[in-house]
Amino acid sequence: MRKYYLKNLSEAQIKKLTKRKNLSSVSVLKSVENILSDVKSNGIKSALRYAKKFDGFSSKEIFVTKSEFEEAEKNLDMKTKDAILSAYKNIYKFHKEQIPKNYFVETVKGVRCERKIIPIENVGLYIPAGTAPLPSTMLMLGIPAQIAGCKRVVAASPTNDKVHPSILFAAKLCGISEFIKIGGAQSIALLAYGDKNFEKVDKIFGPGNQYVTQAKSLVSIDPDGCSIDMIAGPSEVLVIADKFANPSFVAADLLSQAEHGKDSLAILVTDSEKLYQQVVKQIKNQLRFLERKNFAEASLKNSYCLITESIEEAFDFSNKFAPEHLIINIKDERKYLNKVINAGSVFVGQYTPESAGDYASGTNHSLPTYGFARSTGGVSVEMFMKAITFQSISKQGLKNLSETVITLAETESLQAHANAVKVRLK
Ligand code: HSO
Ligand code: ZN
Repeated sequence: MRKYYLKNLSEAQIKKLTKRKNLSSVSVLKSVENILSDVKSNGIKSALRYAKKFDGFSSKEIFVTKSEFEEAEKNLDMKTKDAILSAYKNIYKFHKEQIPKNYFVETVKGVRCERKIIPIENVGLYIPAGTAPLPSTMLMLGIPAQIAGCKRVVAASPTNDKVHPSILFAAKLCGISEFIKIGGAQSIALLAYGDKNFEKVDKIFGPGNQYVTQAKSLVSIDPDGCSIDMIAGPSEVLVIADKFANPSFVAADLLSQAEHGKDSLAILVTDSEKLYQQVVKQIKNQLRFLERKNFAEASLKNSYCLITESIEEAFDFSNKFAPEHLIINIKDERKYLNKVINAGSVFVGQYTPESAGDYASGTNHSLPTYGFARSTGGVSVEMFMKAITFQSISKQGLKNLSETVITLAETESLQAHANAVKVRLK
C-alpha cells in the first residue's frame, strides 16, 4: 500500500489520487458493439451463440425452469436459507420506507396539478457471477423491484449450466420467476432489445464487468434500447480512521473491499502515522489466511494511504474522492457526520463494518462508484418507479392563467400556443 502525505501534495497530485482508471477500452467497445447489433437483429439465437462461446453455456434451456427453482430450494442448506431470509427481512424493512408519496396542488384557483408515482412495468436485474455467486445482489435488486410493484421482473446471470441455488432461492423470495441463464453483453442486449419469444425490458439494473457496463451504456443511448440504473465501476472503500481506531478492524475493512477484485480500491485516510503502520502490519497478518489473497494483494497495489494533518482534512479529501463506501472509524464519530457530502453509503463507528451493509443490515449495496456519488445515491425503490404528472383546469382556472400563458407564448413567438388558450375563452 503506497503512502502519501497530504501536506506534500500539489492540487494536481491530489486530483490524480481521486481519479479512477478508465472504465472501458476501444477493444471492449468494438466487441460489445458487434454483440449488441447481432443480438438486436437475431435475438435469442445469437445471444445463445455468444453464451456458448464466452461462458461455455451448455444447458438446453436459456430460462431457469420451474423445477430448477424447486430443486434449488430443496438442495440449499438450512443455514444459508435462514441467512438469506434474515437479510431479506432487514433489506425489505429498510426499503419499504422509500415508497414515494403522490400529491396534488391547486397552484392557482381552478388549476389542479397532480404527481403520481407508478412502477416501471418491465425491469431486468443483472446478477454478475464472475468469480463467485452473489445472492446478496439478487436481494439488493429484487427487493426494491418487489416493493415498487414492477409487473414483470426478469433476472439474468451468466452460467454454463445451472444458476447457483442461493441466487434462485433469493430470486424466489423476491417473487421472481423469469430468469435467463445468459450473462455478459449478450444478456444486456437480449434484455434491452428482446426477441419474438422474449419481451424486452424498460430498465436494466445491476453491476457487471467491463463488457456488461459498456453494453448497458450503449443500450441506454439507443432509442430501441432501454434505460439503466447507473454506470458501475470497480468496488471501492475509503476508511477514515484516527489513533483511537483498532488497527485490526481497519485492516479487515480494507481487505474486505480488496478481495472483491484486482481493480477494487481500498483507501485509508488517517491523521495518525502510527495507525497507518499498525494497519500495514495487520494487513500482512490477515492476508495470509484469505482464499482470495491474490485479488486482495493486486488491489492493494492500486490502493494507498493518505496521511493528513487533521480529521477535517480527511473529510475534505473523502468528499473530493466521493467513495462508494465510506467507513468512519474515529473518536466522537457522530460529531463529524455533517461533513460528509459525497459518498454512496456511510458506515459509522467501529462496530459498523461494510460487510454488514453488503449483506444484511438493510441498506442497499448497489451504489455509485467512480465518483458518481457526487451526484447520485444507491439503488432505491424510487429508481424502479417513475413520476407522471396530471393536470386539470376549469374554465375559470384557465381564465386565471390565461394572461401568463398568452404573454409567454407571444414572447416565444409561438402563436398557436397562445391560440389554444384564446379559442377556449372566446
Ligand atoms: N461490496 C460490494 C457488494 C458485495 N459485497 C456483494 C459482498 N457481496 C459492492 O458494493
Ligand atoms: Zn463487498
